[in-house]
Amino acid sequence: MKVALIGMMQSGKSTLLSAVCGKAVQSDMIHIHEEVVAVPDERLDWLTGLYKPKKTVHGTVDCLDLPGLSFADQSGRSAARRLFGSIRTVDMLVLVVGAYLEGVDAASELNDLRTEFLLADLELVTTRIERLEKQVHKPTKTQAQEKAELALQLKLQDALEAEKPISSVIQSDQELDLIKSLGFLTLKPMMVVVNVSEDNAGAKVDLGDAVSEGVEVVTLCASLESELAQLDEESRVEFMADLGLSEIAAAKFIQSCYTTCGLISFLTVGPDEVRAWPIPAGMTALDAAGKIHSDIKRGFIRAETIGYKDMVELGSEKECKAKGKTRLEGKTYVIADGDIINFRFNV
Ligand SMILES: Nc1nc2c(ncn2[C@@H]2O[C@H](COP(=O)(O)OP(=O)(O)O)[C@@H](O)[C@H]2O)c(=O)[nH]1
Ligand SMILES: [Mg+2]
Repeated sequence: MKVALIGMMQSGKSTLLSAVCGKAVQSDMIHIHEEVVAVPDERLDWLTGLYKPKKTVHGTVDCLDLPGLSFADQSGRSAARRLFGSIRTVDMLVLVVGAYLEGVDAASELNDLRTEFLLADLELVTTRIERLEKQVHKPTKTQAQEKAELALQLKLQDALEAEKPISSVIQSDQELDLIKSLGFLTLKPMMVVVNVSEDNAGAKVDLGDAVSEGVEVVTLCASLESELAQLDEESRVEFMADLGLSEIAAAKFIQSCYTTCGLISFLTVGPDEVRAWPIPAGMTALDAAGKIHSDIKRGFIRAETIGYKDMVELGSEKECKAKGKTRLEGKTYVIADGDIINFRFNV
């Protein structure tokens, strides 16, 4: 899963990324910097304590740290447009607002960003319409599909001109299939990070209607979070208590990226490895087996499944089995987040 961190210069994107990966992030003003970040998971920590495995493998999120944007002049705008072009394949956008900076109005900055996304998508739609209008008259095998796409693109153009995101007009999977590969920015899931100053860590910032319903807003102080990430467990707990912070916001942020993209985890355990496997919510046991290995899918017999809560309550696989908490699930079972699974297979 890939996410793009987007925001104005100095908004704190690289600092936030340093906080989530626990090390300084090298970034510059021109290139996109990529960092694979492990998703913190208490369940893995607990299971690692239980199994003492040789290794523990976390789910990951691939973060793209974009150079800071500037819309002050034409060259800033074109640079932004080029950057937008290179993030069309990401799964979600994280908008970072530097609310800690003097003179930054978080709501209006978000509105500016949203306008730029709308304009970038409008440009893409327009180019696409021009292409399709020339194409549809030719009697080719794909003519029907091109006609359908053209009608849809015209609808998208209307929406964008009325400042509505593409996500608000797509109504069916068929429509989605027609335009999916174009990577429209206003079709992607979105999250907002409000980077507040040290004194305001934990405070809420009023964003008015700059954030659409359903978009998650995480408020944190990126520089503080990156300091927290440098500390050992004990000093961190102490430091957080001093500041009155109850959770590591950077950890919550990266977990939210995971869930906003519709991912859940199933877990595998053993003396060699305790591991979280990212899958889309709604996946069946058979497809989940295929995530581990195609042989396990091919020779699937059943999924021996223990809910994470049951495991914690009863303390061991053995106890779970004895108390009837080990379920034998078939191919069509829909995996729940935190299921601990042992696939039985035969090839
Ligand atoms: N005081 C304060 N400084 C911050 C905060 N977040 C970032 N900075 C500083 O602002 C500067 C720019 O941050 P950076 O993460 O590089 O911004 P980017 O351009 O969005 O990547 C750095 O010197 C950071 O240390 C914050 O929450 N509080
Ligand atoms: Mg940066």
